[in-house]
Order: sequence, then structure tokens, then C-alpha cells
Amino acid sequence: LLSFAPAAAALKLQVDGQAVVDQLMHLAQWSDDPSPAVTRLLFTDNDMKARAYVKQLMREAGLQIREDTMGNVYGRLPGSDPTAAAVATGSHTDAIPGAGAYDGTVGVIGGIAALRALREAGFTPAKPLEVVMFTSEEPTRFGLSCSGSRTMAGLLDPAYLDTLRDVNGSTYLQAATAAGYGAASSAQMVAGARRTPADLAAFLELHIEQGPELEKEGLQIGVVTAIAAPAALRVKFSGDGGHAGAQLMPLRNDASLAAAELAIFVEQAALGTGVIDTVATVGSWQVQPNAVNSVPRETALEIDVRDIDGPRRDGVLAAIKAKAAAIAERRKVRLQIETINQDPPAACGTEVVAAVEGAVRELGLSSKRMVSRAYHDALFMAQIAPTGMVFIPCRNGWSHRPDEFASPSDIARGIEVLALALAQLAGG
Ligand code: HGY
Ligand code: MN
Ligand code: MN
Ligand code: MN
Repeated sequence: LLSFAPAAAALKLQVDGQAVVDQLMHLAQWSDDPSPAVTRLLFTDNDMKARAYVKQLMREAGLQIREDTMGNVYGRLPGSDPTAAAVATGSHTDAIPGAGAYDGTVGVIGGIAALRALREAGFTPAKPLEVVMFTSEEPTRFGLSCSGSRTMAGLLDPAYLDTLRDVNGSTYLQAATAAGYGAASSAQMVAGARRTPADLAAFLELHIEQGPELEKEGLQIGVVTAIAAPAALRVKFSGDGGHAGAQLMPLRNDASLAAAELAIFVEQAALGTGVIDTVATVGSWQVQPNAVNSVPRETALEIDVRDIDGPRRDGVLAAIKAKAAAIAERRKVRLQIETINQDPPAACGTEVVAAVEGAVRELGLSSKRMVSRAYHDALFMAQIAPTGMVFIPCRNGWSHRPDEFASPSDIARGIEVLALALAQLAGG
């Protein structure tokens, strides 16, 4: 069993959960939608206000701040060995439309609070400690998830990034440059955010569970051992459209009905593996021209498919693509399919899992090992360094909705576990 380094065990950490919640609520005010919803997209005005607040909290915590070309924000607590690779924590503050105040933000605000508590407890780490606000974890603005951590892991091709557009037709590089980040080219911008094992020794993310297990089982901490493999497809059916009154049924090739057939198949394909870990949904459905008296000419679907088993997930993706082709053939519609992302699952590092479980034991908390079915920046950090996650319960397991909630005491416990585990990983 892991015996806790004296420095970590002797720490008397002071974490004020209510103070952290007050900061989360302060952060939540910067939203494109009215409270309690939080909508905060990459590099928008509200995102820039959120970034300024996060940097203010990092400064108040006594951390050294730097930002990279992609817009990732780092707060660093120097270690006694300045040349050592850093032990990092962090998460995201961007929020999908109509989200809540806790997804991602608990790992950023809580990460700052953890480093502050360690510093104020007089702890000096051997390896430097960092808290990262990843530039954008949600896929909303440009359609690609985890743009910051994906880039750090060297998994974002700048040429592919240049093909992505937001609703205004802007590229990531244009939006980043307008926000004060960016570089002369996407290649330089992407290279500017690269991390390697030489500068990153371990990564540990604090996050709400976004599922019901911990609350249902009355457990305080989730010790994440693996992160499910996310994938997203964009499928577009195109027909001839036509007048909803004058065009007779045999002459129609209705793009939205083709999409409807595929959407039902997506559900059947996920259920069809017979394993509870396979999930799939059609989260976005756009019909053009979207007029009651016009036969749909175009329908674009975005399909999210995940599983903790990569090959099983890939089998579902292949079945969906084959079905889309068969539907297009039979309904005489044109088909375009694009794979937005198809990422492998991540196994958490044994030493990081051990450090989390050591902290849980040290604090006398209840916990269980579990898989993260949501993806996180940790999914990509695991490609660079041993990685883990600490989950805290959230009410009814709700997330990606305005009534998402985590209690001050659960948040405080999560931060204490995070701080002790980081101290253990950084040595001191
Ligand atoms: O979709 C996800 O898994 C993440 O919460 N954005
Ligand atoms: Mn999310
Ligand atoms: Mn999240
Ligand atoms: Mn996430």
C-alpha cells in the first residue's frame, strides 16, 4: 500500500467549500443565457471575462501565470526542483448551451483552491505544480472537443483545424488571434501548445461525476480508472425538396425522413451490442429549409457514439455508416459523412490512481473505483503522462443542464483529495 510521504500526511489543509462555491457562482454570471443556465463558448466576451477572473484567482493564490497560443491558461506553484516535469491538475470553464455552473469549473476553481491550500499549509512541492484552464473542452463553437488538451498531446492536425468553421465562418486561428492568442499560422499556434513527458510528469482532474452512481451509493469520492472512448459523426442527407402541397408522395426524397430512419438505427445499434457501456445519441438535427410547407431538402445530423471499449465503439460507428449508405440508396438522397473525432479510451495511471486512493484513505472518505463515461481533457492528457480523475457526486447525476448541482461539502472533499494526491505525486 502507498504510505503517504510525511509532507503530504502532515498537511493541515484548509479548504472552504462555501468560498469555492461563491467563486463558482461569480464565474457563472458570465453566460450568454440567463441564470441558472450557463452558456459560455470559446473566446466569446463571456469566455474572456471568465478567463480574466480565473487569472485573478490564480494571482491571488500566488501562482505564476502563463498562457499559450491556443488559449490554455496555466497557474504554476514552483517546486524545489525547478527543472523537474510538472504535476498538473485542471479542467475547463467553457460551457455548452444551457449548461450548469459546475461542469469543468469545479476542476479549475477547485484546482486553484487546492494549490492555494497547499501553499498556505507551507507545502513546497519537489516537482512544480500547475493548474490548467484548458482553452475549450466542449465541442460547441468549432465542433471539436478538447481542442486544448488534444493539441497538447500532439493529436490536432493544424490543417484539419483550419477546415473547422464557427457559425460566423471564422476559423479557430482567427478567433484565437482576435482574443489575443494565436500565431502567424495554425501550425505555429498548434506547436505553441505542445506538452511532452519532459515537461509533464502526471495529470489529475477534479470533476463532477455527471452520472448518478456516487449519490445513489452514498459514496463521497469516485476514483476514476478509465475514460470512455468518444466519437462524433456528421451525416448530411440531401434530396430535391419541393412544395409540400403540390409534390406527390412518390416523387419525394425527403432528407429529414432519411435522417429519422438513421436516428432510430443509432439507438438500435447502441442497444444491439448488449453491453450497457455502449451509448449513442443524435444530439444535433438541422433541417433545411426548415419550413412547414417545404419538403426537407437537406438534413444534417451530429451523432455521438461512446464506449469504454474502443473496437466495440468502432463496430457501432461502422454499422451506422453502412446504414446511412443503405438509406440513401433506397430513398434516392445524396449522402455526406464526416468523422469529427474518433478517440481511443484512456486507462488511468496506476500511480495516480494509488495517490488518489491514498488521499481518500488519509481523509477517511468513502469511495469506489469507476469509469468516466463522459470525456474530459484528462482523456488526452493520458496520452502524454500518467493521468487520473477525482469525481464528486452531483445531484441526481444531472449535468449539461441549468439545475446541475454539487454541494459545498462535496466540493471541499474533492479539493482536499486532489490537494493531497497532487502533494503525493509532486513529492515534497
Ligand atoms: O461530452 C462530454 O463528455 C463532456 O462533458 N463535454
Ligand atoms: Mn461537459
Ligand atoms: Mn466537463
Ligand atoms: Mn468533460
